[in-house]
Amino acid sequence: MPETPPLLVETVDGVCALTLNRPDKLNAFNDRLGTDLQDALDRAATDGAIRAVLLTGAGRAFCAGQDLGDRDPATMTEAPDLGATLERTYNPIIRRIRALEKPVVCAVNGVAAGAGANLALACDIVIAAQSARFIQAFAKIGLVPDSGGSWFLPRLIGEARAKALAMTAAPLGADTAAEWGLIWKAVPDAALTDEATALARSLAEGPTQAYGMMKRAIQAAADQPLDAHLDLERDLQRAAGRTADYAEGVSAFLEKRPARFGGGG
Ligand code: LHQ
Repeated sequence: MPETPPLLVETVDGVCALTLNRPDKLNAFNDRLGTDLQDALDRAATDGAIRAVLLTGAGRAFCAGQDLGDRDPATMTEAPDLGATLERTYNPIIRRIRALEKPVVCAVNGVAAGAGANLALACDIVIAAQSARFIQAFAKIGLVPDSGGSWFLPRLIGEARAKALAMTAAPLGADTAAEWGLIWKAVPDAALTDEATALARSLAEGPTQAYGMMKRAIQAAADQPLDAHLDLERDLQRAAGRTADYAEGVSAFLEKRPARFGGGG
């Protein structure tokens, strides 16, 4: 029997849907899932037919982080180099999501724990099912938040809440996550797929280059003073103003019709 693919990839209407597909393990990461996700994100970056990405999980969970079955200390002769695992698997994924100049929507369909929680936080717009929980599970196994968690958390919800979530590993429900500004919104479980898909499809019909530049600007904001940021906005707006989508958007407004964005240069 052929091995079940750990990542399902399907592009429809400009949306590349990536589904973590190890439901028996709550979609925990093994090495192959890590490399498949990196490959799929590379493809999303270069394939002009892909104008948005939708990341979700198969079954009842979004992702339980690293597959701890692959990390059984009883089978090891010396202490592992988890830094190497981050370099090989998680950091390249987080970097790809952040660098991708296209919107990445995450539909958190169930529990998101450890690196799985922080994978969701790296995405541009996060929608969660109301039953989903976000767990910084690392403290329970003597680790620190990784996959950008200790960077995203204080920026999104402040140091007080970030430290408490990290140190207690307390599950955070989707409604509270939305109230705190950790995610965009929580929706009834039955509505998640339709809402997230509709959002990704509408983004796939939008001004792709402008989205890419927005992403760059907003991500840069945390790391530079206003003065430098105003220069960045000037440069990005100059580039945006030269796109066909800008001309189309203004023409559509003046002609009182919906814009038809091509997404290209
Ligand atoms: C799992 C897992 C899992 C394997 C559930 N692995 N099987 C980076 C560098 C390198 C190494 C270390 O890690 C990292 C980053 C990280 O992600 S560290 C954090 C790793 N993740 C965790 O510590 C979370 C572990 N899982 C849990 O705490 C629970 O499973 C949660 C809270 C996610 C869900 O709880 P329940 O809904 O009660 O489900 P369950 O615990 O019964 O799990 C269902 C099955 O999934 C079960 O298998 P079984 O054969 O008994 O049905 C679990 O063993 C399996 N599973 N997470 N990470």
